[in-house]
Parts: sequence; C-alpha cells; structure tokens
Amino acid sequence: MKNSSMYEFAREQFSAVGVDTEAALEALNEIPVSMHCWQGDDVDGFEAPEKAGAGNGCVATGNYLGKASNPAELMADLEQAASHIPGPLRLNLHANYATDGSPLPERNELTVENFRSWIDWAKANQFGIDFNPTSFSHPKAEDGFTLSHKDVGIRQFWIEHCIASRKIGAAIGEELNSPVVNNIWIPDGYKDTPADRMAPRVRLMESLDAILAEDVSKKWNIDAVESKLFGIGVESYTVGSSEFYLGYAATRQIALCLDAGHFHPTESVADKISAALLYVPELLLHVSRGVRWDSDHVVALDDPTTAILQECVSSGQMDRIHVGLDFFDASINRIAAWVIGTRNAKKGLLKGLLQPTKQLRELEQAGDYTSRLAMMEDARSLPWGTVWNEYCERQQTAGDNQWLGAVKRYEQEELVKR
Ligand code: RNT
Ligand code: ZN
Repeated sequence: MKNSSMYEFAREQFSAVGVDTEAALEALNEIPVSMHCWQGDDVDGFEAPEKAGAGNGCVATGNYLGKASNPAELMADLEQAASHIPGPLRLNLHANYATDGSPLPERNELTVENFRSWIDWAKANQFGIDFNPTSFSHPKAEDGFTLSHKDVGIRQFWIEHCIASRKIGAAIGEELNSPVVNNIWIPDGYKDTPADRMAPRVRLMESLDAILAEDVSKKWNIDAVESKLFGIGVESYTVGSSEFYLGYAATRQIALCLDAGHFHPTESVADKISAALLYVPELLLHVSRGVRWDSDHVVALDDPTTAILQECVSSGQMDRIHVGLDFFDASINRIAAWVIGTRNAKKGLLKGLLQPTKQLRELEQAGDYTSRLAMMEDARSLPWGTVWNEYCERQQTAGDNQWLGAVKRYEQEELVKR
C-alpha cells in the first residue's frame, strides 16, 4: 500500500478521536530542534590541543571511525545528518568550535567574527544558531572550578568568556534575524564531601550577576542556565544544582535549561515543565538520555523522553520552550547518532501533537478518570508512525528504514578516508 493511502486511513482514525493530523503536521513544522555540533567530534572543538586542556565531565566513549577533525568535515557531516531529518533545524554551537582567526584569540576575547564560517554555513543551510560558552576543557578549568573558583582571576576569566559569548549570541541572532539561546553550563563541583557548600554557590551567583550585568540585547540573546545532579569526578557536590539554578533563573527572569540526564533517574523531567514555567520566562530543553551514571546517550523514543516532548506541546507553552539536543556517542556512526536522536525528538513532538489532549482534559474536568485512562491508553496504538512517514515524504526526507543506507554509503565514501 502506498504511504499516501495509508496516511488517509490513519487520518481517519485520528479524526475519530478528534485529532486533526494536518494541524499536527503544520504545528510540527513550526518547531525547530537545535542540533548540537558536539556530537560530530566527541566535544573536541577546534582549539589547539595544548590550549584545550583536560575534559571536565563531558566524556564521549568509543572510537568509531571517521570523527570530524576540522570545520569542513564537521559541516559536511552535519549536512549529511540534516538531509535525513525532516523540518526546521537550528545548530547548537559551543564556543570552542570557533572557526575563524589565526591564531584564535583566548576564549575571553572571542568575537562574532571568530564564528563567521558558521554564520555563513547557517545562512546557506537555513539553520538558526544557538550558543554556549565553553567553561571546560581548558587549562583554567583543570581543577574543575570555573565561575565559582576561589581565585578571583580565574573567575574573572570565565566571567569575561561568558560575557563575550552573550555578545556573540546577540550579534548572531541579529544577523540571522532569529534569537540565539545562550546556555551556561559549568562543571564546578567536588568529588568528595565539601566542608563548605555555601561559599562556591555565593561565588557562582555573584559571577552570574556580573555576566548578566553586561548590557546585551534581550531581543537577540536569550540567557539560559543549566543544572546538573553530578558528574564524573564530581560525585559529591555540584555547585550549579537544580535548586540553585531554578532559584537563579526565577529571580533573574532568565531561561532555565532542563537536561533530561541531569536529575535523579526516577524523577520525571516532563513534570518539571509546567512547574518551572510558572516562575521562569522560558525553558531550554537538553533532550538527552541518562543511563545509570551517564547522562548523554543518544535520544531514544522511550517513555520518559516521549513524555517530555509530549508535555511541551500539550502544555500549550511551546512558544516559551526551546528544544535542544545534548548527547555524544563515539561508539557508533556519529552521523547516524545525530539522525536517530533528532528524528526521535521530532517524533516525540509529533506524538504529543497527535494526542487527543482536548478530549482528555474534558474527561478529566468531568471527573471521568476511567475514560481518561482508557482514551490515553488506546491513543498509544493509533498509527502515528504513518503520519510521521507522511511528514518525511512531504519534507522530501527519507521515511523510517530508508535513510541508513545513505549514511553507510557516506561512511564508505568519506569517513573511512579520515
Ligand atoms: C554537561 C551538560 C552540557 C554539555 C554541553 C557540551 O553535563 O549537559 O550541556 O553536555 O555543554
Ligand atoms: Zn546538557
């Protein structure tokens, strides 16, 4: 059977429970997903290795062939991945992926011109851009502290880097006519039990205030802060914890980043969205998958992930939520990892858009929880995959089970030569 006839059949089935698949597809096409540049090269970036220093918590394990090691390779790989992903995309850039300038300036002196090639690339490929200061993998972060460091000079360096990043974000946003989400994540914390839990948090709060004090366009640069439960080598205490940043984002009215891998494993990140949005103006999601101690597996369409993406759309708050990805897996084809994870994020959003939300709410309002559960569970087996494949077709992108061959060919033709 042709997909188009299958789609007509699926459309009727959804329509029977009051869901308009055409409206869902239109809405899906309005939600960009921000693809993270760092899946393509295991978070290495382009700085000279002696400058980059040790990793601090962002560890990609595996040694799959063909890692991108320069801007041209990373851009080509991103284009290959993007060609298998339907709908709008943004590029989530880290400051250590500066492309232009020889030598590159220190991180606290970076300017928009150091990202000129990326801006041109984004224009050519119709991507928006998001940005992140890189406060790790650097000699000044080697003891694991940055914005909360005891040493005022080191703190000042990272404050300047974050200010430079905000200015870069605003300049890129204005040039692309699309606001840049600028997300601060720092690795700061202790492996072992601290004697003073307060002092580093006071220093982090003051550093963030100094960063935000710089007058940067709010129209083009959206500040966000990202919490974490723990990291490798930072098992006992993370300065930028969930409570720290929820309080910070709420009192400073900036965006809060929820990384799906940064909470206790049984916490529902989906449930945090409606609570946080009462107090912070916007949310950034780092869609990711935590597995035991690791928070960065390729996004799967598992229940917790689907619940997050469904909640984004069914909350009716999509205009205040930015969807970004954050995973790094070096044990499989890196381009396939991007494609799988990004398609899954979009599938989760589509599943949310195809939920009979209005009807479920009416049942809830009427107190008919039996029917609510029945409808919710029956909705799970509606043919959303057919609607997804229709979307891929309309976007001239391969449907499920149709894209991997091209990625394998690219591996044979390009990646093996690296
Ligand atoms: C690290 C955070 C952060 C990074 C990126 C590379 O635990 O999740 O978002 O993954 O900045
Ligand atoms: Zn993250």
